Amino acid sequence: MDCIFCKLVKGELPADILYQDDEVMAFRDIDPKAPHHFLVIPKRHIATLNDLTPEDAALVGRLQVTAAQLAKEYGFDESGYRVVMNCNQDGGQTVWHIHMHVLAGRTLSWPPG
Ligand code: IU
Repeated sequence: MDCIFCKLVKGELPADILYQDDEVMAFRDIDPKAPHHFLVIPKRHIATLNDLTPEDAALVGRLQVTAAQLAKEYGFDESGYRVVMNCNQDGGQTVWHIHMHVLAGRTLSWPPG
């Protein structure tokens, strides 16, 4: 399978990894859209949010908990941050391995474009 995020998980490509455990990995986005911008992904390949099953509920929860823990660790939990998961073309998805964007360090506008 030719998935770039699977290659990051396997260590076949370099990544600025902030956290990892048996199921989850967080790394800095290579094209940051805010002073803090990192991605939290499941290590297992899941192409889009549409591919989630009820059995994945705990895994998706772990992505969110990881994001919240990193927000505390990097000190922007109080000032605030945004988590975003894009799905398919109209949602702005460009990498087909689900990922939670975590953006912080500036005031983020709403609604998104
Ligand atoms: P999107 O929601 O699928 O559009 O987000 C993909 C993100 O993955 C995007 O912000 C890219 O900058 C980021 N990214 C990365 O961090 N490392 C990579 O090797 C590739 C994309 I390709």
